[in-house]
Amino acid sequence: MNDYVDLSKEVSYALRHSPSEYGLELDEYGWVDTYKLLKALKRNEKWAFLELDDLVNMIEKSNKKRHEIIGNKIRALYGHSTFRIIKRKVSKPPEFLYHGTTNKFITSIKEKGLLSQERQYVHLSLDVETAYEVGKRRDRKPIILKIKARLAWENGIRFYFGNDNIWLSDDIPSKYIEFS
Ligand code: HQG
Repeated sequence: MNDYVDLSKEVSYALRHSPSEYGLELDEYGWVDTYKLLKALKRNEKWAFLELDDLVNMIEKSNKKRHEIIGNKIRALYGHSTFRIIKRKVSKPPEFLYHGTTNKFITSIKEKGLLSQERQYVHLSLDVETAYEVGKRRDRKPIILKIKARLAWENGIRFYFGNDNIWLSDDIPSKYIEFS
């Protein structure tokens, strides 16, 4: 098996957006039994020979840490849009985080702040490089916003650890955003 990019996309779809389509139910932290996920994926003949090792390799070989397996469970680490909000552990953020976006959203972000939009949380990057990669999905020349994360945290906005590069948060009012 070497189509890990395709597998990762489908696993993300199942675990972030549409578990019910796969007959799966995420627990309150987004976990699902790894064998149940395997069984559901294997119904598609494309994945008929899928094994646990493929999921492990998919995570290991990916350039982004989108999923994690602990014990007999797997979950997506960020990106959820399911109706039921996935709980995350509230964590104290670093002083600054970053958000890469496109120029055409800036007027609206100045007015309304950063909103989670289709997802459950706002997604922030630990460093400028990661934010740049995120922003590049939408814009060849992304805009990088600097977020006064620690100040926002001190004023009651909740932050959640996603992975080593990605933090999640509740909506961020524009007074905590440096537009430079
Ligand atoms: C924008 C990918 C107008 C926001 C990435 C963003 C990331 C506003 C878009 C992860 C706004 C939402 C998440 C406002 C926010 N007015 N636009 N008030 N507030 N926006 O995809 O952060 O490859 O839901 O700037 O790498 O771009 O899938 O969030 O452009 O880590 O694993 O609304 O998804 O990871 O877009 O990306 P998204 P995101 P994966």
